[in-house]
Amino acid sequence: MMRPPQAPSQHQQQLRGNYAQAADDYTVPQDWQHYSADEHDIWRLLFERQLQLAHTYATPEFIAGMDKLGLSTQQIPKFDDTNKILRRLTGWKIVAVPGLIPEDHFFAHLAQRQFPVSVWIRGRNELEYLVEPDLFHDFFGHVPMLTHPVFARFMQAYGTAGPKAKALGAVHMLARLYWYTVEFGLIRTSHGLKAYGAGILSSPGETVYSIDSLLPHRIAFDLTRVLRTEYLIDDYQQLYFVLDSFEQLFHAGYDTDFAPLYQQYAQSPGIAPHQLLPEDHEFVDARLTL
Ligand code: HBI
Ligand code: FE
Repeated sequence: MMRPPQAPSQHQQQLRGNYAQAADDYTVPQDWQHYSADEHDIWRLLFERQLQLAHTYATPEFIAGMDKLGLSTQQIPKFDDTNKILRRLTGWKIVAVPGLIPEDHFFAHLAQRQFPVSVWIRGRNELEYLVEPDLFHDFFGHVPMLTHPVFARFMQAYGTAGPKAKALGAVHMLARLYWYTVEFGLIRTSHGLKAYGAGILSSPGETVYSIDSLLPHRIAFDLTRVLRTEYLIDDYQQLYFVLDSFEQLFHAGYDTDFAPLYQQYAQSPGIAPHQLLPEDHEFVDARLTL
């Protein structure tokens, strides 16, 4: 029996997944035939609502990825079917896990081009908001971008970076990069700012807020700035970082030696999410940017 992972420090409640049957790498069978009709129904509800919003707010690469996956909106996807498509497109696969897994294992999966997807789905009483990742967040939010070759290469590089960050006592800095890109990233497109982050695109409220609200700051992506910036996990973001392109993200992650940045900043207090610096390039209105 596996011990469930230590919940991240900002988590107070117990993790909900069932870790009792997990293998050493925390994978479990998806056990698709055990989803109830009600769970398929919840999937359909979430999927239809979020796909509609994504057509307005998501970057075209996300929509293209969703199309390539060829999903039925009617039922929870079978991971084996998805994997046939992913393998052909980018060499990735998804693996089923009970929920959050320890970060060492999470990094190892990504480094092997495996994305861990939680098997449990939220209940009807929490359609709007969850702190822990469930099937809908992991699948709808993350899997479409894994069809994009450049983004997929970044994800693998991120996994590879994990042990190095750990050795230098800087996993908290590396996790900020994931948070502000993979989870809550925005990107400039010829149609204005769009979302690609899974935390945004799996949340109806934050999808609209991230682009349309005048409350959060949106600043140009800068690797060092991201690695230094703290984040909150239990509310809409006060700050988003905006990419010019996925190549920019890949080069930041792959071509940069993070070690000097870790050495310089790992012991320092982070920058608060609401704090702007003089050198930040802010996008004042997401819809009037270009
Ligand atoms: N486990 N299933 C799952 N999903 C995540 O996104 C995840 C995780 N474990 C650790 C983790 N994320 C973060 O600590 C990493 O970004 C560092
Ligand atoms: Fe996520």
